[in-house]
Amino acid sequence: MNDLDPTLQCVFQTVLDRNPGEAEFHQAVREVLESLNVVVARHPEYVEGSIIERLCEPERQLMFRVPWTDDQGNIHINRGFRVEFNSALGPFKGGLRFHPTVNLGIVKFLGFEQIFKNALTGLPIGGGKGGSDFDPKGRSDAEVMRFCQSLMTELYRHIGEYTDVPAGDIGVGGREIGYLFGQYKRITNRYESGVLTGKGLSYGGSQVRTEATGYGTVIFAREMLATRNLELSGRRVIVSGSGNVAIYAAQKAQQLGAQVVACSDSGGYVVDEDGIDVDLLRQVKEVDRGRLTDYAAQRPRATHHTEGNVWQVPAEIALPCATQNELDGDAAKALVANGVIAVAEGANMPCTPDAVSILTENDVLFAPGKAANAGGVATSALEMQQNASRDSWHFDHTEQRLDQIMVDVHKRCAEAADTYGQPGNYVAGANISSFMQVADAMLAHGVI
Ligand code: NDP
Ligand code: 2IT
Repeated sequence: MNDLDPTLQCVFQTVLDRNPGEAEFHQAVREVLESLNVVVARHPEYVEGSIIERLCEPERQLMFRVPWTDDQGNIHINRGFRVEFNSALGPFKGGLRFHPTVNLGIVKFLGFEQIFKNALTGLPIGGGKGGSDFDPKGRSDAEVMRFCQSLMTELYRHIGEYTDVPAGDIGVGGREIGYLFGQYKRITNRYESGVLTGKGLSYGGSQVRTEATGYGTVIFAREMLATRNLELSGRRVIVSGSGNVAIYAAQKAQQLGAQVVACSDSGGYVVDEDGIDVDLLRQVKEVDRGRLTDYAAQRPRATHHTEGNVWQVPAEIALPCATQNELDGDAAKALVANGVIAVAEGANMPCTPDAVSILTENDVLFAPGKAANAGGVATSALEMQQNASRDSWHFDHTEQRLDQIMVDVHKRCAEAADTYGQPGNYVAGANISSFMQVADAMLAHGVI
């Protein structure tokens, strides 16, 4: 951990005092503040305008009861959240997560990260996040529908295409967005396509949105490798998770000629030396909602492991695409010992601060999530553009837009890192570049 400038230390202390027990939120704020040491030295106007303090306090935080009835007639009570963090650059924008571990601190860390990620895309979107501690695992479609309808019965009054635009995240995919959109339309009596992104292609969704986060992460890795005249082609890749981000990261890595040999879920990991069969993985995880043991059972050379973790599998490229703090210091040491050359975060904050230090001290190219996984929300913004103009674009055109956006995100990070004397440090570059964009807009808007 690096020291903070006294002004930033004071801001951080306020964050700790105001948000007790929210460890992930503290972790996310600390990382950004450490990068800003060099910025406050050159830009006193941000300190005078209390911009950093304001950024750490959400504009609005909503927490509400979500009652629903299961298929046996039992009533369940979950908690719903929406944290509208910062709207300096556009309407609040960010996903909804349904997972039993969701609490206010998790939603705040995700919302805080989202502000900077969204700024990096160069598109007009502010930052927010939401979700619930509802666990969709093992629930029928009818139960998920009733839950989504109940959540939206409160959420609808807070969102809108010019106000706040939710999308998916862990546990929220096309099925959930469909039920949420249906209920929003029913309550408001408005066909407001731009109120949610990640919609189905039959009712206003965008081509490439499903693939975008995973594809974007690999495109960012491609750009990072190119700075050292390296390519993805022929390299061994490991991916954690086997959900939306992991599946399409694996697919894009294979399209670029890499060999993806492992992936994981919360029950263990699979090693498949023949290369992960992405079509089968999609069938098992997306269609059947099954487990990786089901995948392994259908592949002759694949092995399923419940001891240890996927980071022990030798690889040159590692793509953590599951959840926060899934890759710790020990895992980073194992990756380094096995000769890893690049790590790109498809998930939000999957590497612990310890892991990031170990990787960067060993000269491993490291892409933080707020840069590497920005392709998902960027394509959500492209969905909003298509909805606003009542248009829909072809796959190839949309993928080209995504590719260019990721090239630009990489460039913004690299240039800011250079300008502030830390060449190759994508964490510093991402935080500095996005902070300055949001901070300048906030200064322009006055004290609000
Ligand atoms: P999914 O729900 O589709 O998949 C999540 C995957 O991660 C599953 O394989 C799941 O395993 C695993 N996982 C989740 N939580 C845990 C946990 N606590 N411990 C171990 N494994 C876990 O989610 P996404 O792929 O959409 O999201 C993955 C990550 O990417 C998240 O950090 C999310 O915030 C981030 N992200 C997502 C974007 C999107 O557009 N979807 C955009 C940018 C970032 P299991 O099935 O066993 O639970
Ligand atoms: O973390 C993320 O960027 C997302 N879950 C996607 C957000 C979005 O609005 O598409």
